[in-house]
Amino acid sequence: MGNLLGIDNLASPDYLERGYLRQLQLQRLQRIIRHTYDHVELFRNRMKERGLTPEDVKTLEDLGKLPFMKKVDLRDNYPFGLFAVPLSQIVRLHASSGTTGKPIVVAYTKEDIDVWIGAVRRALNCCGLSSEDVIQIAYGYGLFTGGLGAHYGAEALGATVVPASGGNTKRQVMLMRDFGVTAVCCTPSYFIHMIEVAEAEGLPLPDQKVRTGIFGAEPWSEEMRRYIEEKAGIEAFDIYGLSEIIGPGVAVECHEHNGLHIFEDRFYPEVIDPDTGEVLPDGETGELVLTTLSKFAMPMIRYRTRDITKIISEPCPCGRTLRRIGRISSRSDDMFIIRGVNVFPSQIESALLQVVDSPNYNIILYTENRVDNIEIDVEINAGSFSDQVCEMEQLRRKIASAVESVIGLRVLVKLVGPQQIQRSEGKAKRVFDKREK
Ligand code: DLL
Repeated sequence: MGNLLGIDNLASPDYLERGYLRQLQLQRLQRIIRHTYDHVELFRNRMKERGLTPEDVKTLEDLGKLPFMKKVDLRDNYPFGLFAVPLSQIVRLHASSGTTGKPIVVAYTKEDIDVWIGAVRRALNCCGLSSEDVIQIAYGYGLFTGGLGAHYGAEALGATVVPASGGNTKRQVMLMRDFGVTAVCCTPSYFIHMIEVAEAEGLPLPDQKVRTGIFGAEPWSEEMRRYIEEKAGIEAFDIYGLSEIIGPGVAVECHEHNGLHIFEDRFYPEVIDPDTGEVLPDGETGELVLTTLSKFAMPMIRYRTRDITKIISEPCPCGRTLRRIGRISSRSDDMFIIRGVNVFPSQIESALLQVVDSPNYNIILYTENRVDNIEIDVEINAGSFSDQVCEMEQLRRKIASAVESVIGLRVLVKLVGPQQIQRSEGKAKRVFDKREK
């Protein structure tokens, strides 16, 4: 596909001068739009409906005129309808289970896999990891992109990789100690489980060599980061990605922990008003829309992620010229509406963890006398448990009022004993909607 501006082989394009980066983005954008137009019928038809051709994209801003792609397009074209190259050029398939019906399928050419490996390598490097590290990958291996995506990026970094996958937590903790693991990649909720199991096994994480955690694949709050860092004695980094765009490695934090650098030379970000579709200026919060600049098997042009964030364009002290996205605390489809009030689970998590160190909780939505309500079950660890009924009642009230003051609705808080909340080995499920429809 040619070596645009001669930089495809650069060790790290994280520090390109912005004008140069924009030129590179435009060249790659024009190339991928032409490729998609020529090979993906759905995209070509939508362009034609709007009277557009690839030649109409003369600047990066022109991207804003193009049609969006959505998850439903992947479902409607299941399994191979959006592929832009013949199957003979596709070397890997992944799939995301989703919540309903058929999974969505994503595909990679050999070159796409190399782009992905490069993005994850850069992401791990951004978190301070190098060939000196022993990295345990505890994201699930298989159709989920987390395991294999992190794996090959870590190998490309030259690190020693422990491909543990998810589950069998006692063994994970044993390997961590025996192999002198220095960094762990998994979901934040699974790491919380590891912290507990390590403690129970007499191998507390602060006594081990683990210093870095690279956590993503689900929303997690600043309060959860503080909890993890304190309990495990590590530095926790947020990594973001999604199967449709490539997998993990779309964006990642640096040591500043002030937003996630997006690998803009590969994934072009826009933030839109989710209701009108209008592109918002940097700094304004809306839905993240991503365009793959260098993915040929299944290019995504203006893919609506449903993830809510903003673009941060102020320079970062780390020196990377890549803009950042704000931490993704919610997806538009995670939001629930109770009695007309919009509530994000992340708001409840933050409020809860400000009162008590209890990272294990469930949110249950239920109907009583035709009124919808929120119940929050909070697991209290043995240390915080008190025999005094009034102390427990006080704690319960404190949690309820912290949450109520954030979401503006009354909630029912129930304290439950140790191990009463199901632990997660992958993406946590914390919201259970039992409302009468
Ligand atoms: O979760 C890819 C991934 C694997 C990312 C490992 C990071 C680490 P999907 O299963 O397709 O892909 O889910 C993508 O997960 O649209 C977000 O809603 C959510 N998500 C991913 N990373 C984060 C994060 C992988 N750091 C969906 N913070 C995305 C919040 C995240 N949400």
